[in-house]
Amino acid sequence: MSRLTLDSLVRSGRSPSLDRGALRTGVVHLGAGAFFRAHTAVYTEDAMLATGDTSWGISAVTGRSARVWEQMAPQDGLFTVTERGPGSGASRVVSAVTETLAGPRDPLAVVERVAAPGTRVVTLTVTEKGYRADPLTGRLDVRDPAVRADLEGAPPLTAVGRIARGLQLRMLRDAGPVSVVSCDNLSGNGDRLGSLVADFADALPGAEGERLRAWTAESVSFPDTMVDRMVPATTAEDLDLVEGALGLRDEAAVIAEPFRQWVVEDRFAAARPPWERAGALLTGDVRPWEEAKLRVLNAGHSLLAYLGLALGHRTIAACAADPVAAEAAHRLVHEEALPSLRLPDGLDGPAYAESVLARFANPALGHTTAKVAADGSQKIGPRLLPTVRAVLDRGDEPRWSALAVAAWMHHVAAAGPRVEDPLAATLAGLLPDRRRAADVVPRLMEAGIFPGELVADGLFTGLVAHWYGVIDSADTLALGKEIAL
Ligand code: CS2
Repeated sequence: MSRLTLDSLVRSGRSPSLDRGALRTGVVHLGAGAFFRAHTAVYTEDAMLATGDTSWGISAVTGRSARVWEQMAPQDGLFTVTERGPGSGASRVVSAVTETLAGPRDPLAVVERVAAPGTRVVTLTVTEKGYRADPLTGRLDVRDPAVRADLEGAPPLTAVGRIARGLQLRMLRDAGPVSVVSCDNLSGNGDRLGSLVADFADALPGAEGERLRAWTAESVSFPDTMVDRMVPATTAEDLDLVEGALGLRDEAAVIAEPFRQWVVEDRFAAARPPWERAGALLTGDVRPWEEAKLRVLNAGHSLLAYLGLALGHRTIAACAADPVAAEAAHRLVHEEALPSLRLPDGLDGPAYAESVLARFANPALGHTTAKVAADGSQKIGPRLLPTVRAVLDRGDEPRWSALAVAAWMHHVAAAGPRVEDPLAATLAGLLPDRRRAADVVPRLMEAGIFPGELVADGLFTGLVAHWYGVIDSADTLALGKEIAL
């Protein structure tokens, strides 16, 4: 079976939806994983299709492993997106990527692209851990060896290093203003990225850092965004199914739920793709959208994943079909998350929460608990702790957010050094020999994820220890009873 490429597509009687001869590169994307392909790339392609403006082709930079480059580069950047679940449309071939750069192998080319005069927007999906920030302070972790190497002038490999070095070259070349758009699940992702780049500049020696900082403040904007689409890891079986339907082999195929949403702060330093023509909402205030999504969807997702793993479920849909886990997620989002939010104008909170819970239940998606459970040390903070604080502040018990934290701790204790997390070694090092609640909970409270005031809050830590004990007893009946109380 031939591989998906421009030639093979045309030979099979189809053509790319965009006129590839007219396509120019206007966007550099860092982190060309599955989420980018199913979300950001689709919006950008749709914006070009809706307007006929083909100046927003994407230079796609792959993350740490060479695998994504091997998938995309031999296919002329083409890939398919296949929707699964109620209302799904036909598979589509996305043709918005003009080149694929191997991030780890070609760091200087990445810096060049960020500095190219034609680049007016840099977008990023590098996941929470890709920012290399201290989970507690949100500041750049300058002790991280990769960050240090970038600061010392090595060809940059971290996302913040690539951006800062690209901006520096842009400044030297006078290549004009640019906007850098974080599309990851962090609260205040734009401002956060802006301050990480400023931290990088501050850590450079003397005048070099000052110049970069001043130029960035003047010529670069970091809009906030809320991104939403559930995108599982593509499996070997998915690849075969796509091949059967397409008649070509697509190694870069992605699977996604039909739903997608993008809310973008309209604060751009230079021109931008007309994403509103592709269904994105461009607005002055993204925060309420971002917080609602993080505290309802992402928090609910994490709770289902960690509790689901303790209950032996492989997929999120299986968790959503389990009355005990589903009830816990329902109560977390309705009783704790929603009341803690300042909802965006026009968003009906309970209806939003129900729509999210229904999306979790999509049995066709195959989103695994293991994938959502990964990198918990980076996810607990933005997803759950603001809700814990808000519930405590109003004088209530954060029962359900404490349950999610306890389920995460249980997962960490069960996985030990095999836990998939950038802080795996730290977490494993903290684990005591005895794995009872009284031993584990106080130790993991010291992982550098929980702020001092929560570690010192007896109500919160007591609830976490209580739930940890219930989960650890492996008594599903008792867990179900507690959750129904
Ligand atoms: C998930 C998210 O893996 C995870 O942690 O919660 O990737 C989630 O699927 C997306 O944010 C949905 O928009």
